[in-house]
Amino acid sequence: MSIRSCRHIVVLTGAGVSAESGLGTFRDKDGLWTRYNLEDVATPEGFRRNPELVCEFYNARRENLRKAAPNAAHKALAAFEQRFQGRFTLITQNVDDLHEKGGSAAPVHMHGRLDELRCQHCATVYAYEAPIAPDSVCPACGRTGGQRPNVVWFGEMPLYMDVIEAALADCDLFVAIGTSATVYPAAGFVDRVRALGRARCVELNLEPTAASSLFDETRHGPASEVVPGFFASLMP
Ligand code: BJW
Repeated sequence: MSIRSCRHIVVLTGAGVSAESGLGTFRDKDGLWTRYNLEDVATPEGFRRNPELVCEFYNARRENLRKAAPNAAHKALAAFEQRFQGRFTLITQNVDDLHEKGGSAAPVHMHGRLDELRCQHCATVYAYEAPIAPDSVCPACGRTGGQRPNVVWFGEMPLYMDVIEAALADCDLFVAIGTSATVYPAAGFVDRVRALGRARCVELNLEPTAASSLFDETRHGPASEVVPGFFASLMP
């Protein structure tokens, strides 16, 4: 497709884009869900049952993230965004900050952020660096306990859905990168875009996914190779 005729590009990223930065994916061999039961660590019920375990799970991932650096895929997306003359919306399911560190302007974190906490008493969201503890104190309301990672668990509503729905309805190119297309609503975005019939849909992933047949084009390989390659091919 000619980039000149493209007004609005929407990119959706998943854990695969950060895999080569050393952050584990969820469903691959050795993924996080092979070592943890997702009901225990990624649901509100799990947090109520055992907040210590959930804090431990997220503290380990927060520590890993501090050591991680953006890879060639994050950087290629940011470089493309800077050169592209049209609108560019980057939606990420990832809770890491590697798109920001790679130079992306304003990724939409639909599943929240690992480096923030949210107070369950007053709903204040705040940046937090120290290890999370179930009995920590909210800096806004001063209440103890109920300080949780600002991430979206199963059964909770993802964030910024109004912004996302509008972008999906408006785009002429939709690119899904490094996501297994198993978790909704993100897994259904390609259907939303296809239903409108005006955008080209491209999947960039290490291997085929359950959704591959829904895309007009698929490219397989590590994100650090296929993402720079694909976005370079768009530029004249
Ligand atoms: C590489 C690579 C490399 C590797 N290069 N590629 C039945 C039917 C339909 C829906 C439901 C259902 N039952 C329940 C639901 C809803 C539920 C859901 O989808 N469940 C499914 C499991 C069935 N969804 C929810 O509950 C969501 N909320 C919701 O639906 O609210 C209602 C609603 C209604 C209407 C509108 C909107 C909403 C909330 C989901 C929250 C997900 N939370 C998590 C944890 C976040 C915090 C944290 O990180 O701890 O989000 S779960 C986890 O999965 C995380 C991820 O963002 C998400 C997606 O994973 P992702 O990114 O796709 O990773 P992987 O590991 O699955 O895939 C990695 C891919 O990369 C693979 O394909 C590899 O091949 C590839 N790869 N290395 C390129 N180097």
